[in-house]
Amino acid sequence: MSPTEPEAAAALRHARARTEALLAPLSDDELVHQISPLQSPLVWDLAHIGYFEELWLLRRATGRRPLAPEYNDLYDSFAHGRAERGALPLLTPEAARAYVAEVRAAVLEVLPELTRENFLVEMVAQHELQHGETMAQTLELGNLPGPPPHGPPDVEASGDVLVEGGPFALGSDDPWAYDNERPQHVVEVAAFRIDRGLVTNAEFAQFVEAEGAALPAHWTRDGQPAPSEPVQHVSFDEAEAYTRWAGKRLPTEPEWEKAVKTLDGELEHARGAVWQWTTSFFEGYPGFRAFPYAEYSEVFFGNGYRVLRGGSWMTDPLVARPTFRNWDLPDRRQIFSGIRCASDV
Ligand code: AVJ
Ligand code: FE
Repeated sequence: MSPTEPEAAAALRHARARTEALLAPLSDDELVHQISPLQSPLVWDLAHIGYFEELWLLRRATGRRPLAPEYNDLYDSFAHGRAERGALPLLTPEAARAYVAEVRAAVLEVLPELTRENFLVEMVAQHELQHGETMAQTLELGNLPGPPPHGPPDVEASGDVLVEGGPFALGSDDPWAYDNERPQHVVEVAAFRIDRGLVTNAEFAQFVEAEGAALPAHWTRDGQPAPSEPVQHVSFDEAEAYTRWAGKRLPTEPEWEKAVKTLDGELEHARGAVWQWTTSFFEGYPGFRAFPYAEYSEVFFGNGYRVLRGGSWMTDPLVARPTFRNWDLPDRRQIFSGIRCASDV
């Protein structure tokens, strides 16, 4: 990367390096296999990454013709559910690699024309990084090898801290922010307490023993929980049950963000260990406007999705912003989701 290379182009390059590292250890059979009905075949994610980049940076931003009209049906995420994608006439791994490389070469050529569309370039880079995390979930579900790291970092912190009541600015107006983080607006949050650390496997094991709760899925690859790692692959429902058993509760989304923005450094692994469930439903902030496309966020509003915050050990730092909002259904546990407890004062 040359020092004059725009930040957005560097982000594209960085995202591609991650995608390649994730997929490099896999055979063609592993790439085309429908590993789980919750996930796409990995080769679908790969071609979809290229399709999304072509759609936004070549077709929409610079008016290029589609490279292949049938990709609209194959690789648009709303055309077919994930469980059906293994049965589609998808590109082979070799053809998918050639397609994403062809798109990227064309994008690098037109990049100087895209300086006023910087948001779109950044969005495309983030999209690829997000699919990197989705692909890592698929690897975990299929017990397939991925690049290091192979799990979350150990965590230690104990105790909790007080977050003072009062207003704070929720959301972001930064150039990288998605529509669902905008507009930044002031909200009032009553005083509450939040745990400095994440719930560990050792702590969750006590809950499992006491309550006969189910073991988290894929606790570890060899079936032995590493006691000091944060528990992950717990659903919202399991996370909430744990907090009730522990005499605590999950934070709301504004509480989580306020704690991270105001207690700088006091929370351990606020970002980059496991996603943390909040009680908040995924909805638009007041004044929300879909941008640049309603299918990123808006179509999920009002459908019972819960928000997760913070980012996992597989989340790229570009994505793990303090304002970034992830979401999933309350019974899902394929994501790298864990628990940070809060409580009333
Ligand atoms: C933000 C992870 C919920 O996978 O549905 C990828 C990210 N959006 N392509 C998802 C996304 C379009 C999104 N999540
Ligand atoms: Fe996508």
